[in-house]
Amino acid sequence: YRRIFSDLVAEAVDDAAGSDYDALSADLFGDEPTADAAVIDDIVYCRQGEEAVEAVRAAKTAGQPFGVVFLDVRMPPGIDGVETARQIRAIEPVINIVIVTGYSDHRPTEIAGMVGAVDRLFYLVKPFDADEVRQMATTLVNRWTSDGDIARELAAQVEALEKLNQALRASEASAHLVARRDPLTKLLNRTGLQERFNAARKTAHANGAQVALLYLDLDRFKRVNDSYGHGIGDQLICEVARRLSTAVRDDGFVARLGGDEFAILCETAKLELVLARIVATAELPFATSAYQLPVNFSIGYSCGRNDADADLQELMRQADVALYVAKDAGRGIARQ
Ligand code: GH3
Repeated sequence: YRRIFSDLVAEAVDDAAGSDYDALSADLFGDEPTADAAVIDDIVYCRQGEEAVEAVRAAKTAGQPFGVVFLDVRMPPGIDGVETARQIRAIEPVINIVIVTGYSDHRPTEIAGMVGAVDRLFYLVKPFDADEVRQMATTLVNRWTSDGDIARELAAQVEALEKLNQALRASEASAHLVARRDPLTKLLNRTGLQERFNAARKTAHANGAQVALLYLDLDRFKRVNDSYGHGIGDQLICEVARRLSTAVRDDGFVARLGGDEFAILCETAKLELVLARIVATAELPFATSAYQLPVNFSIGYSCGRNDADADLQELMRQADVALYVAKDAGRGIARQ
């Protein structure tokens, strides 16, 4: 830890060896570090206020901040002690400043007002003796050191908490995503679809539009599982999911409701377009790791008649009835 010792303090100490600061330091704190003096290991002497301000700035930049500054009030020819204290405080807000004053007209409260702070501001009234200076320096450095430890400990805790928060936010975000996605295809699940429906209904309502729901079920999908195995069946479901997403583009939302059932949400005005693109996706066989499989699907759909009343469950129920009609009629597309 480093501190500044004003040369004016040096001059004021009995037996100080003029400008021989090493001798002064030895006089104040001993040649060999003692228990008390162990922390007083790096003292910088400055002849002027400006020099002290620069020393504080440099020490801070180097990551070795000073703990205590001793300043006389009058330090000709440059800035005085009060101005020096003010500038040092602006650089190092928690530094201890000891104002060494012999002025009977400068009371501590006046100086505090001039410096603009009372915290960590101390006074030594001249004349003083070496013991007094030594005691003060040691007390302040020890206090500053433990303050620093607490500050560092707090900073470490804040950093750890911030990391924890980030991890929490990330896991909340992924939990949010997981709760709304189908694990196999990563399409929306029912919860995700319900959320998109609520938002889409609001937008549609504001635009005087309507929301439509398509219910899509693969034809004879069970046979795929039975003939090629569940793994190939899964791959086919994923490929269907990809094709549907490509077909729907930004004109709606695709969800997997379970098994080989999918739902597509879009505005009624886009329905024909979306439907045509979906039907076109079935023209080419679907790739799995082992086979190119032809896929047909049946679709039932329903349009919200009054958006204010439109309800996803009701739309799904109607689309489901339409799907049943389509399947019953030999598969294909039906509207309810
Ligand atoms: P239909 O044309 O009448 O709809 O005939 P289908 O064979 O498609 O009949 P259904 O829809 O009832 O059968 C769906 C099958 O999908 C039954 C089930 O074994 C299978 N299945 C459900 N979930 C999964 C899954 O996650 N992966 C795989 N591979 N198969 C699934």
